[in-house]
Amino acid sequence: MGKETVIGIVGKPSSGKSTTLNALTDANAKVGAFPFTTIDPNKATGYLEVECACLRFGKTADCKPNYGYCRDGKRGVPVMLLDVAGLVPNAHLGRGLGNKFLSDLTEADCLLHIVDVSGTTDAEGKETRGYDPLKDIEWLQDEIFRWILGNLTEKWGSVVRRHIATKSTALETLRQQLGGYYANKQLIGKALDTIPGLPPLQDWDNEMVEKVVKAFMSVKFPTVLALNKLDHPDADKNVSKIMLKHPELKCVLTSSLTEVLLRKLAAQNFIKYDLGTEFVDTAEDLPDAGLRELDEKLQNRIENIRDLVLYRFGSTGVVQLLQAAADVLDLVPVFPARNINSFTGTSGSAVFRDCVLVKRGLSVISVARRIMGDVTIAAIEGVGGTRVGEEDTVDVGKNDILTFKLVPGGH
Ligand SMILES: Nc1nc2c(ncn2[C@@H]2O[C@H](COP(=O)(O)OP(=O)(O)OP(=O)(O)O)[C@@H](O)[C@H]2O)c(=O)[nH]1
Ligand SMILES: [Mg+2]
Repeated sequence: MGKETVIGIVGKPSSGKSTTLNALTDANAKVGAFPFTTIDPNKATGYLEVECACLRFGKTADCKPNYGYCRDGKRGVPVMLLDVAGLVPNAHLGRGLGNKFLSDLTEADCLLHIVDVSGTTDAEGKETRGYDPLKDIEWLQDEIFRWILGNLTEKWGSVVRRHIATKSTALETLRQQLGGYYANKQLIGKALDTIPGLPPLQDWDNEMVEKVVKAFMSVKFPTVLALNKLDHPDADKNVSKIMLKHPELKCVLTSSLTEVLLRKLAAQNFIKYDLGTEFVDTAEDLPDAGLRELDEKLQNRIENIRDLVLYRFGSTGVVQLLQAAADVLDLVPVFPARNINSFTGTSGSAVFRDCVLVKRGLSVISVARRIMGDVTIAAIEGVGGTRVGEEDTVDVGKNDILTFKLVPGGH
């Protein structure tokens, strides 16, 4: 059903990408499987939590999603997480795993950049002390930039000749050249719109091409920084340094290792842990909860986690990561329903079986195409069967419950 949201997890070796991927996926291992869970060890399903439409209509008891889950109106919508390993300085020239990771990246709708703020690993992931993680933010952005720029300018002469010969617009030519990045016209148009007074493509100098690539990068790869290894004593000063230098970047403070540990201990019934919160209880705190006794070593470990992470930062930050990704992507959950009065599917009493995440402001006809594919749509209706115009846009609570009427026999 359309292309799912793909979140690319990037960062230098040993920054904590795989640990973060595990922390983001373990919790929900119990819930319904999603098609891509086992395709590839570096792909996993995460669940982005949004408010479910069932809450608005008092139908939480009947809400049974085809994919993901709904708990009391909190809907976990599956998103694909991609562990993109092998990014090192000069990867675009073939270092490390070279360009392999870069092609993995093309699929991503946004990036989670896992930054090791402990300063204990260098740019290659080797152990060191006092490394400045600000450097990682800069070289990683630059690496992606060089890669796109290289691909675009490699054949720039012939791109320009063709552009002139076919009397194309800059948008059409770039659509051709950047289509490999899963970039549609809308996305490229949005990038070009951010450059005021854009000259005709044949007049672009190097500086202008670079400007266009930067603009394209920021719409194609909106990025959230996970400032990871927060539990390390040197993390504090590095975090403030990064935030002062880059107030424009969206940052989430994380300790992925702590999250993995807490979830493991909770699964083994040593602690009670409310995901995404600072609340961890042991047998000592809750004598009647049937929790197992912790040995002294684990007890100390929990004390440390409370002092260094939970009480200071309010949580391990991992759950907030996907939320931040949804924010930079500006996503709205849309609920297509067969029956727009009962919100059920083709059969049964379960409501809101499907939910897709789309960009805020997308037209309902684009939503229809994404969900239904290339069929002829006769009409689009909203709640209560009211007609919705094709170019009307979606937002949270607005045109976000839709039914698509097909032309009988139409394809
Ligand atoms: N202290 C601390 N260590 C962490 C944290 N997250 C990950 N680590 C450790 O950092 C090391 C590297 O973690 P990985 O998740 O394997 O890193 P990666 O980015 O997947 O590394 P590559 O696969 O080599 O690219 C492991 O020893 C982890 O236990 C954290 O939040 N705090
Ligand atoms: Mg890894």
